[in-house]
Amino acid sequence: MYRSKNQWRRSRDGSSDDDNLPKSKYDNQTSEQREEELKKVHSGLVQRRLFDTEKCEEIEKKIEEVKMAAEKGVYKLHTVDRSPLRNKYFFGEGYTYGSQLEKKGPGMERLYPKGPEGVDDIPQWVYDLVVKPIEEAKLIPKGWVNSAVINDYLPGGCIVSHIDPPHIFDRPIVTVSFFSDCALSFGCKFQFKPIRVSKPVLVLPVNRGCVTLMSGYAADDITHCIRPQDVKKRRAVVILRRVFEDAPRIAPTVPPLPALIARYKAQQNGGKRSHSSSSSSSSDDSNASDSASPSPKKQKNHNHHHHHHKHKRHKRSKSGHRHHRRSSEHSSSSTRHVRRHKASDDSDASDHRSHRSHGSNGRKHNSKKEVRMKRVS
Ligand SMILES: O=C(O)CCC(=O)C(=O)O
Repeated sequence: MYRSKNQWRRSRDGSSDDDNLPKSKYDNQTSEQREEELKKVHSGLVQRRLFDTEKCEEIEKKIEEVKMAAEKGVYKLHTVDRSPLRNKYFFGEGYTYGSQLEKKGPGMERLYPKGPEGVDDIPQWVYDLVVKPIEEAKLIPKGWVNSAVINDYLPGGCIVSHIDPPHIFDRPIVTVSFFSDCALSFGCKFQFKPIRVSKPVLVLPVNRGCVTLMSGYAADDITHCIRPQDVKKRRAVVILRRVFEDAPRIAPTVPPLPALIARYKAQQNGGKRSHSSSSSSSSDDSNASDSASPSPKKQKNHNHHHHHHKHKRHKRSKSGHRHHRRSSEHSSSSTRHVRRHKASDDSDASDHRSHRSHGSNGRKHNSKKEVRMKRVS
């Protein structure tokens, strides 16, 4: 479907399809080495089919509502990341590739500020319908999720090879698939114009209603991607993750609303001290709304009400989970950076592009890429 005319011509000349694919570092491995690689990837993967057709339909309706709400423009700017064949909706936390920052590259991803410059809260239905069954199956600790991203793919849509930034996200990375069956590929190298993907180390089916958990080697030491040829029908994924409390965050440029109100009231009083402004509580900042159906006029409640503030940092165990530990303990940040750079160094050049696909500053690049994909599909 996404083959260029030249590729078809070469196929008719008798050469195999594989000859036209980009080569990855894994293509040079012996069959024993590849087998070993495969074992390591599998060691960091857990899959369960937790959602039956009825549950899937219920959740898919909610995903559709999110799509409609985004089209109406009710979400904050950074909640929605549109591209022709794949839209992303960030809830709880959103992050950017740091192209506006002084230093660019892997490891430079930053969370958006909390509040108006950030993203919408995680909708209640995500907790009730998606997170809760995974917690009840004891696949993740209760109250662990503080970030939920919905990717909505059209046929031919993709996500280029990447590693979820380890200085931002705890492990495991949890994904739940909806609408149609698809595949998650590991260890691919992407080439563009036309888009081509090297032979994967592993093509893992991610079927409708299926939960996939990535940790250890599968999350940190090999890239994953969604190849365009594996998205045959509309497909959505809900990505549930935990952002570290000390993950780097962009400072807000807008003062918090109570500060603005206080400043305004002070100005109204001609610079005199205002007794009425001594309390920062106002009806404006006490509205909690479901982000799937908020009134655009309503001022949102930005103090994140999720359980994660109560939770202590997790320390990684063999299973890939972290044990609870005090957030005042300081150790993992630099270690995580080292791991990150190791992973990036080991991976293909396309990884660097891929990190852009996760942030607003990369969205321009991303949109261009996906425009290109549309042309060849
Ligand atoms: O679509 C998927 O299953 C994976 C998506 C993904 O890896 C991502 O958005 O970071």
